[in-house]
Amino acid sequence: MKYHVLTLFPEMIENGMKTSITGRAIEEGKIFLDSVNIRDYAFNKHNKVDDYPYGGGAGMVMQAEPVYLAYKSVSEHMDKKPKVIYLTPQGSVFSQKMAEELAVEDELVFLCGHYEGIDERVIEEIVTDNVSIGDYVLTGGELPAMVMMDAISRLVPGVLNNEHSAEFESFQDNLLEYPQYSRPEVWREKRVPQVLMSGHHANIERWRRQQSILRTKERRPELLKDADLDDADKLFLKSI
Ligand code: 9WO
Repeated sequence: MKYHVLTLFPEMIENGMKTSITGRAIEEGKIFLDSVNIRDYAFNKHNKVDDYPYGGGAGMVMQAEPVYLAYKSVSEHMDKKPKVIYLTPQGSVFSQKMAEELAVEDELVFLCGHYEGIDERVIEEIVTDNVSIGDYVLTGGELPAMVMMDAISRLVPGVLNNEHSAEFESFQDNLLEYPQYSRPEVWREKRVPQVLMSGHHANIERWRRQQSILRTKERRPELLKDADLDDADKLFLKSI
């Protein structure tokens, strides 16, 4: 997977992505990160990339041409037109399903706006997908782009050391994850649930499944209508 990020703050993207699991994946060549500074494509001698909004109003708008040239600099090396994702509160809300769909692409382009946004004409020209990560307003699209790249990267083969760990997780079967415990066995008088110390794998599996169902009912009941439940699961759900 290769990510191209068009941004006025490439160092923010690089510093965020070089940490932890995504950082290792970049080092190991499992994912590639190309952060493109839109300012490098400024078309005036002052390197200015924003201007006042037509019609008046607060703040500044990123001009179309530097964004377009930055986009062209990456798309000219590609055989087909890439997906270009604009991070905006006006987009479709990002989900695990969307991450799965995007993880199969060879290359993705993220367009990060700042200030009061980007001239609509270049958005119409290059953007294929408007995506929001949730209903709040930020100062720019960089953090949402990193959120998306993090969620997508862990679905790319070889990025997680455990080949199966991407499957066994929250949203598998549309249920929340069961609680986890590690050493010590007693911490501040709180014991690890006895079943986990029993070595009885069938009981452990059943307990974890029931914890997932219980948590989903308590914390995200709206997920249950789409959950993959078998007869035993349904019986348990009725009992709680
Ligand atoms: C600010 C503003 C002020 C006055 C009039 C119009 C205005 N529009 C904006 C605005 O939308 N600014 C955005 C800031 C421009 C694109 C980058 N910005 C952004 C992205 N804020 N929040 C996001 C975002 C992206 C994805 N998911 C959640 C939030």
